Amino acid sequence: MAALNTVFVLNGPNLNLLGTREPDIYGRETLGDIERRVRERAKAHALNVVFRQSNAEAEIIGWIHEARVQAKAVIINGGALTHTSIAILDALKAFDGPIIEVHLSNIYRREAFRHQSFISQAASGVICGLGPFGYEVAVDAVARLIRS
Ligand code: CA2
Repeated sequence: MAALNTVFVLNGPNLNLLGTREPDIYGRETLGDIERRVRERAKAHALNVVFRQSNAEAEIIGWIHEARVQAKAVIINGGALTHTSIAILDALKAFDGPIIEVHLSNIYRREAFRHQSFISQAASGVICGLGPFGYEVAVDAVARLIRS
């Protein structure tokens, strides 16, 4: 049984580097800044947030398994694993609630290898190109989807 109104926000490889390099693509905010935005927005919807980042595919898969019993919804920015990981897709398919995929950048305006997302096949919705604000939109979306 999912913990009451808990949302897992999972972040993949290299997102811990946000705010330190490539500001033209990813902006100047750190992942800590994004976490603050998410927590603020979640408070408005009375949602609990578990916010995590890992550079290891296996750890992210473990967290998705954890979400199956602990969370009502998952928000995920898989980083580059978005474009490669069938294992993350399979783990997400085993999660019963809403899943929102987020990307800071508009992956469709970038290199062709970023145009394919395995995660999208399991996602209720996809938000990309809105920068950190996309995470706030994702929180609003899961709040609506959990309640509908
Ligand atoms: O736009 C996104 O949010 C991405 O998921 C970010 C990933 C990228 O591989 C995806 O195609 C799109 C990369 C995150 C790495 O972020 C860095 C930030 C600063 C410096 C270096 C990497």
